[in-house]
Amino acid sequence: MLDNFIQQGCKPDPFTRRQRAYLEDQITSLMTQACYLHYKADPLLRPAAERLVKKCGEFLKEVRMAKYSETSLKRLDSCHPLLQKLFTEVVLTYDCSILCGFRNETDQNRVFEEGRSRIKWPDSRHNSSPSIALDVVPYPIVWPETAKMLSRLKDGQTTKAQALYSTKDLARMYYFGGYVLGLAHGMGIPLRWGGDWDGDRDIHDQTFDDLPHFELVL
Ligand SMILES: [Ca+2]
Ligand SMILES: [Zn+2]
Repeated sequence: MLDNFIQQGCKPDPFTRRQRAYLEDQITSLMTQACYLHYKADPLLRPAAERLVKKCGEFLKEVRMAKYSETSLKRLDSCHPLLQKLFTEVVLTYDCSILCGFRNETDQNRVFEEGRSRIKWPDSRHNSSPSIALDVVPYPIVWPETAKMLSRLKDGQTTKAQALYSTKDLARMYYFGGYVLGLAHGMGIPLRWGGDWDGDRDIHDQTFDDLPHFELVL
C-alpha cells in the first residue's frame, strides 16, 4: 500500500488526513528498521541503510509539507529559510493558510493605499527577497469583511451570533499568534508579531495591529 502511494507521488496533495497519518506511521517504522540495520548489521549494509533513512526523511518532509495548499507553499517558498523552517513545523500542529510572503512594488504600494500597511515599497520586510516577513492566518479563514457583509444583510443590525463569531475569530488570531511565537522561541528563531510589535507581552500598547504578520528579527 505504501509503495502505491510512493509511486503515485504526493503532488498536489492527494492525501486525506487519515492517509497522511498512516503514511507517517509507515515511514517512521521504516526509518526505525533502517536505523537498526545501520547500527547492528554488517558494515557492508550501512550505506544502503543510510540511503533509506535519508530517502524516508525526505519523503516524510514532503508528505508533511503537503498539508499547505499549493498556493500557500508557493508563498512560503518566497520566504527566508528560517520562516520556511518555522511554518513547516507550525502547520503540523496548527492548520493555517499563508496569505503573503514576498510582495512586489505594485502590491506593496496597493496595500499601503488601502491602509493595510504603513510602509511603501521598498521598505517593508515583505520587499526583500527572500522575504523576511510572512502573513499567515489560522484555518479556516473568516474575513472581517464577511462578518460585516452578513450584518448589512440584516438591515445594518449585527445579530448577537454574528457579533460573537466575529469576536471569537479575533480571539483565534491572538491564540494563533501566541502559539507561533512560543514555537519560534523553542526553535531559537527570533520572531516579531504584528499583534505585539515591541514584544513586551502587552497587546494594548500599540496603535496599528497587523495580526497575520510575522517577521524575522535579524
Ligand atoms: Ca506590546
Ligand atoms: Zn505582513
